[in-house]
Amino acid sequence: PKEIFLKDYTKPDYYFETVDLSFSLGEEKTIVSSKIKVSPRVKGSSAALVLDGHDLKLLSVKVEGKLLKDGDYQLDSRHLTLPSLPAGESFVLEIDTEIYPHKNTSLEGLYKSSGNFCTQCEAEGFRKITFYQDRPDIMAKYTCRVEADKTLYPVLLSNGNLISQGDVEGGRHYALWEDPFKKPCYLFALVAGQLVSRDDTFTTRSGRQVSLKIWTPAEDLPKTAHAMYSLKAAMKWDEDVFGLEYDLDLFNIVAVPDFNMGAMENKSLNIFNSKLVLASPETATDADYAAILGVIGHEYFHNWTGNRVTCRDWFQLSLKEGLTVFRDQEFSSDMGSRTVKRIADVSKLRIYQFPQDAGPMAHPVRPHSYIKMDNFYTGKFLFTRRNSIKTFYYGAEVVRMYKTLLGTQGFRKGIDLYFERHDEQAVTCEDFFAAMRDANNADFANFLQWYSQAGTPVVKVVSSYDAEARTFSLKFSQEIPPTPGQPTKEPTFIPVVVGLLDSRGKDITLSSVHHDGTVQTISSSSTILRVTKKEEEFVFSDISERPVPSLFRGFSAPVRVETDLSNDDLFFLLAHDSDEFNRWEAGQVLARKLMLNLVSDFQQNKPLVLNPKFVQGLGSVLSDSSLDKEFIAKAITLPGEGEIMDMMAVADPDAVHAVRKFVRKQLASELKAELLKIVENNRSTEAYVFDHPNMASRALKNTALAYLASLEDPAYMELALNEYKMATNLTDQFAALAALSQNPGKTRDDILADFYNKWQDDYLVVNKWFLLQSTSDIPGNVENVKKLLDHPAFDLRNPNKVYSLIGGFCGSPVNFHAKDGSGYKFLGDIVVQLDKLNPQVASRMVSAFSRWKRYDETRQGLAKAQLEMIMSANGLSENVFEIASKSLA
Ligand code: B3K
Ligand code: ZN
Repeated sequence: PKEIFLKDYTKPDYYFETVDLSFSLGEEKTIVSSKIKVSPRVKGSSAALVLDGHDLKLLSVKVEGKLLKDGDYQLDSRHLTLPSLPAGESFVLEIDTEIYPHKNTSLEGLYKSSGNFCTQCEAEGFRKITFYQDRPDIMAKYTCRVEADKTLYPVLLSNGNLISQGDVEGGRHYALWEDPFKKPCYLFALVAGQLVSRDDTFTTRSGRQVSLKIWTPAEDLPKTAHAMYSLKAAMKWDEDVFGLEYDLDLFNIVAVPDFNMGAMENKSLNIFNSKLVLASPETATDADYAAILGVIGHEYFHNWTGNRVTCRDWFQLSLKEGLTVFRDQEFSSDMGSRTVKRIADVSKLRIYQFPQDAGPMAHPVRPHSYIKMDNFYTGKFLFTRRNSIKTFYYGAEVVRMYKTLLGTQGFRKGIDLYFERHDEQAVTCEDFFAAMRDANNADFANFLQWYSQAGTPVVKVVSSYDAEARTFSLKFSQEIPPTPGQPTKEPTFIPVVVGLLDSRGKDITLSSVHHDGTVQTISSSSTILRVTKKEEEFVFSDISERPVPSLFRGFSAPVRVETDLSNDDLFFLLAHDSDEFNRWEAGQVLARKLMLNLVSDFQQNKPLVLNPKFVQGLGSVLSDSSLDKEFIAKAITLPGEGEIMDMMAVADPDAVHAVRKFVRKQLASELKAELLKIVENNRSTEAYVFDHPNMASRALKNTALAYLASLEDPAYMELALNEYKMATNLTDQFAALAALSQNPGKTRDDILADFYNKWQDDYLVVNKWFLLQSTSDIPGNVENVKKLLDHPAFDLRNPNKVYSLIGGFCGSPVNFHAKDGSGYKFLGDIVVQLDKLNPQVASRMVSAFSRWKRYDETRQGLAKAQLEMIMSANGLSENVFEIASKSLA
């Protein structure tokens, strides 16, 4: 396999101006005809034109209407090369190919999902449709004619506006679409099938009437109301916050059950994994409703950040993804609770990104090289291991830092300039940086390092108070650990938002801070320290008592922080910080410290004892009625096992699991009276409403219920069983099911069977049922999961099912890392099987092995053996090869 490097980027020799595509869809084969107006970048150039193509049967090539003969072009398994072309002139290129969508299990290019045709082209899937320069800096205007059997495929969709449609002989019909905006081929889309639509309209602020359609199979249509609500909310929000209006008269969303990712932002024809469209109170949880809102928003926001302005090359992926994730995060924050959203996003970063950044797959926000671009996509919308969320989530943190530094208005000025400069262009991360800088005359120092250095910076903070001088100083030092190919790193620009708490827990009004001999006058309760050097000190003056510093408020930079704060300081912050995010953070830091200590006690066979102050601290959060309920739910949730393992020299899944279970039970037992009160006071018999107050009550109640059920006390099992039976929505019902199924036994088996019987006809609910069982920590769970592979509802070709059952299993440390190697062997075998069907999904699964060196020698040997077995498999895909070989390196 060939590695591709950012430094080797060159402009294309030829541009494509217009592309007219014609599809004749059939059951056995599909004929794709393309007619492209090609022009050389440099007039008079005699360069060959190299087109990408994969799994295509070439039928014919014509240049200026003249059929080329065998010797006039070269064809290999990945390219079609045209060496002699009309010297330096524009010309018309026509190519006919034959493809076989019904055999396409990779779900990339044109394929079939539940009998309907659909496409997925990002990143490099268009080459599986026709020969093309499959790179995002080729932007052209498209038309697309789709022809198919009228009975089997009554609905024919593509990008842009519908120009004409009609019947064709042989029971067939056609539709002709025209997209007025230039676009790269990865945004091309086609859908043909038996679908119905929920219709609505949106009037933009300049008065454009946009027709909105969400397409699904007829039986699913009732479940599209929330998606439509989300779309309209997103359209309005983008106008209000960014002044960005939709630019066509039609916006289509299609939901399909077989999809590798969450969704795709194809111009005016978004295609979605049905998991992220379909919802009803009975079949979707609050988390699903929230995910739908966020992802519908995300794909819609791409219309400007990604589609109107796109990426020059795939190394710039974060240009569109970091920015668009940032936008969807802000949208969700504005629609719900900002603090809770921030906590959820930061947790995700810690659970998935930080460990990756410390392992063999570490890469910068803008990677320097890749073998298979797909490996840089996140499973953002999935609930399983990510190959990389660096470009998406960490990239969003980089965008957030611009906003922190520039403020809301300054950030908006930067965005405005970005669109003014780059509309309908394919650009780079530097172009975005330059727009932010130039619009604000900003000094961004070494900020660009965020794009090019891999790894998560570690920032150490030491504080000191001088009573006599009435000064308080914060000394920062930063270091980025070495990553593959980057042994040494440069300091980067870290914005640190800081507040100082007085002894009553109130924010001290800050007047000035001294730094490098200069004095910055400040006037608010928080200030931004610009840390740009390896070591740097900031001195606050006029501070009358020793304060407790609240550092990195709102997680102002995506770094690991080590401070000299004492446990008392942390308890104080947990109780008083005016920055709610940092209250949560203080609780998490305490929990991590405490759990790490217990892990070492466990390893030394010492008895485990939980610090009573910790119980008190969480107890007072629990009963603080002034706090948001969802915040409380987050605050009493312990850091995940992965987070704790990530902090250990040698990860010990058994010890971490035992300790987390111990702490949970201990908390539940000490706080059971309060927890019970919470369950009782937050029950609702009213109809389901998706809004923050209702979701917050449910979240708190269900978190409390899970704690209580962990006690294995029959009274609480009974309570959970009742909650299960009384539930009026899936959020409550599934939470009760999950609470009950923590404990092995008959109740668990019965209730799981009951749930399946109830929901067996709803594949999305059944996937949750798979996930609940696959992630279970009950001993020896690998055997259950193996059995479920043969369950009639399971299908290895459907990504959602794979993510639920196999991805879920790998996300449960204690069983995946079972010391007998059974978990590793299970995954190894599946990866080899899966790779033959769907390399993208297989490569996501294999990444569960990537941090094998973090474990003890026995586990290392077992995991390595599986990786080697995978590497020796016949016909291994580039996707899996890249992850497996980098993991072994
Ligand atoms: N841009 C798509 C990613 C699809 C990648 C497929 N390999 C989803 C999104 O981020 O909006
Ligand atoms: Zn995206």
